[in-house]
Amino acid sequence: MPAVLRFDVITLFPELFAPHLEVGVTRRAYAGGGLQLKLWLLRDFAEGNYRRVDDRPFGGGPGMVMMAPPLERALAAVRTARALEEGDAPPVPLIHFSPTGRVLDQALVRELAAGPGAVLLCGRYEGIDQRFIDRHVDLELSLGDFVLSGGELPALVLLDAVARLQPGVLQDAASHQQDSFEDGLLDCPHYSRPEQLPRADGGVDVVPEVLLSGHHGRIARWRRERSLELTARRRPDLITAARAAGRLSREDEKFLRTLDLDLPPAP
Ligand code: 9D3
Repeated sequence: MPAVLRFDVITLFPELFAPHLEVGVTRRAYAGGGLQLKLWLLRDFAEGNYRRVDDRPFGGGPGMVMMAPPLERALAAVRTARALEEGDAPPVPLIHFSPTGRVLDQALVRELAAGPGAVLLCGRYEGIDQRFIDRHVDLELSLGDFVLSGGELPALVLLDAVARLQPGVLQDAASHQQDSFEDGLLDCPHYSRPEQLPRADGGVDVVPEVLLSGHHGRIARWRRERSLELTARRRPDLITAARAAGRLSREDEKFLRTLDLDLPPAP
């Protein structure tokens, strides 16, 4: 029996997760049982008639802060449930989604997809009491430099990226290998039928001739060059990283020199 990958999500908005469980490749990952998602409603761990989970910030200022005590109780419940089901397995990391976190990338997605899972804490309001973070959080993750209304969408992004890496979830295993970032370069353009696509002005847009040629070697080289060119133009930082990782051949370097771009010189 393959190990189960399990994510426990602490959230105020569990409804946001349902669509992800119901459609597409992600549904297959959950239906197959290889990926488990358990939602914990923070509200269930709040006290009093109002079930408060937030309060005003000490020191003043705008917005509200998520209080530590309900979070402490929710996390204790998650840890207890996991211990009951997994015995003496080491505890999984607690990941907090926060705009001040490290930016999620495919290397971390691959690491998490390899198991055994994590506890995902979705914040709302201005943030959560720092004492809870200092006590319990192993990793803070951001999606990048833009402002969202909470951590649920970032958690869904992580779950989606992990789900599609589960065995049997993608149509064919080769599509992992061709993913942007799996080889450190941006993906090449894709074309499908019809071969001739009529334009409003009476003209027609065609498919690059090489793709219809049947020459697998020439097709592979064309795709590699389109990837290299797109990456060099849009994400020169990725060219630098691919070089440092030894992923660019002498032929790749020769092609890059023909582009007349201001890339840093190859070592
Ligand atoms: C005024 C300071 N704001 C920070 C930019 C406060 C604030 C805004 C929005 C604090 C938290 C949030 C909610 N955002 C997240 O929970 C979040 C997030 C994001 O907003 N952008 C990118 N990644 C992430 S991960 C979690």
